[in-house]
Amino acid sequence: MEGGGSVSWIKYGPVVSLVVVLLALWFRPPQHAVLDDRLDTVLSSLLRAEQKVGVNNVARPRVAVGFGGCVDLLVDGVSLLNKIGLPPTDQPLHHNYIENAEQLAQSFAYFFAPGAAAERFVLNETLFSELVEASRDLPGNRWSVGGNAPVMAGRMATEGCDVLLGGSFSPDFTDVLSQHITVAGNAVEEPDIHLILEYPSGARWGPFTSRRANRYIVHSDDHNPYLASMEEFAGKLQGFNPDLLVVGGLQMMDNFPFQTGERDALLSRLAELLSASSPRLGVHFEMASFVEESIMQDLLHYIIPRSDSLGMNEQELPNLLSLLKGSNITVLSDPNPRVATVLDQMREVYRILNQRHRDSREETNSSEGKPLTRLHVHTLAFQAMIVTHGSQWKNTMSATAKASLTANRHVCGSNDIDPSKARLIMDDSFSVSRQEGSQRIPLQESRPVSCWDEEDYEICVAPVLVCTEVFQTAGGGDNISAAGLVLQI
Ligand SMILES: *[C@@H]1O[C@H](CO)[C@@H](O)[C@H](O)[C@H]1NC(C)=O
Ligand SMILES: *[C@@H]1O[C@H](CO)[C@@H](O)[C@H](O)[C@H]1NC(C)=O
Ligand SMILES: *[C@@H]1O[C@H](CO)[C@@H](O)[C@H](O)[C@H]1NC(C)=O
Ligand SMILES: CC(=O)N[C@H]1CO[C@H](CO)[C@@H](O)[C@@H]1O
Repeated sequence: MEGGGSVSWIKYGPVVSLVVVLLALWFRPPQHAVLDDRLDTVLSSLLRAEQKVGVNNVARPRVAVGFGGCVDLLVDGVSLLNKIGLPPTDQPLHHNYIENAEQLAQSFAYFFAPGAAAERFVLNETLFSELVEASRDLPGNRWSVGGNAPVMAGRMATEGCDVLLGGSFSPDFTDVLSQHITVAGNAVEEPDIHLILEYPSGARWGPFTSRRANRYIVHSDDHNPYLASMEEFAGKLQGFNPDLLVVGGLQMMDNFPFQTGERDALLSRLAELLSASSPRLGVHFEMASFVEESIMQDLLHYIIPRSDSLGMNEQELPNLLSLLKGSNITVLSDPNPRVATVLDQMREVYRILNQRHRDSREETNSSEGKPLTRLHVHTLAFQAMIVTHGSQWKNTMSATAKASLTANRHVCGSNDIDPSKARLIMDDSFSVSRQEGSQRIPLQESRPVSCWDEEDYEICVAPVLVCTEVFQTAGGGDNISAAGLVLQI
């Protein structure tokens, strides 16, 4: 085990904690005091771990991020469904895409009860416009810049990077972007709208109660599925000379009614772009909610073998793994998985992808494709990373801490973390694997990020201070992934 922070504060941490505990015991019921103290210590230790390394503000890191973007319209999901008079279904069901209101009710119910993140294409444009119109005057609605690429770009610019963003935006959209973001892509009149149905933990819709806060997204994009900005982005890429290339937003192609061969042509063009960049340029691919098996196969063929780094959540990890093992798409997985389960899945994804890479090198005798050297999984309760020894990725411990803090900052909607609005849901200790006899690692409040070596890589796990007063869940993964990457370039 290593990492966790510098020595000086570790030495005095216990003394400070003891004083705080004693004081707290004096003023409050004992149960609370111990818990609060634990949380405060974890928070201050995570902050210290995050601050151990900084971003170079003089020579700002340069990051190119594609593709697409949209305006997000955020509403309370249940209020919207009530407003359009959609009665709760008695049959939660998975649909690959949404054709009518009944399917919307079934699909929403399917993910709402477990509180699992989901994103679906609405094929029926009439239905989609009705939903958007109803949302426009729903009390409490909010508009924001959305789409994986702009959100990641925004986070990276805020953290001190210069960003080239590939996307087609309307002029007023471009105006609200940070001055450190340069847009590559043609302007569009009508931006794509994504409708974000947010819900808190314990929300009720008919017979259903949500187990955790999350969101269900519907969209009916015209621009994003075609990666409309790709050529301009490609044209500016070399001149921009990035230190990192980030690809996201490809889920907008999922279940989109393309003409035959159209999607294949787009993804193979993107593969060409990735292959043409310098082999030393790190490529990060941010996964998302995919349910169409053929596009997942395309990603496994075109994109993932050309990526050095992958980011995903607890739903996307088992989905990818299932496909790598030759099984079907998994539409819904445990939204609160244990650390051991996630780590085992990560090890397997890492092993299989790198095995595939070695095999394809031998078969084709070409230097195309890259090994996977970084895998970041974000879950509600914790952040986990695998990083290959000797790879280009630096500061894994601090990056994991930063990812964890960003989770709280994003969901609570505030840069300052308020411990009274946070909760630790990770257990007091975790097992590093589900295999019998595996080591258990205690969660040490003063060294909350646990890092250790295995095989040819390092694993780091950090607990998340789960936000209890949710402002927004949508865009969380993008903010978290981007924040983690910033310290590793
Ligand atoms: C599309 O949605 C509209 C509005 O909800 C509905 O009237 C229509 O029947 C739907 N079309 C199809 C093909 O389901
Ligand atoms: C896998 O998907 C295929 C095609 O969609 C389906 O026919 C089959 O029943 C699925 N198998 C499982 C185990 O879900
Ligand atoms: C692979 O490429 C190397 C160098 O280009 C060559 O010497 C070798 O014979 C090739 N092997 C196969 C199996 O094609
Ligand atoms: C908490 C936080 O910083 N969230 C940010 C996620 O990214 C978007 C886009 O850059 C910001 O608007 C949010 O503030």
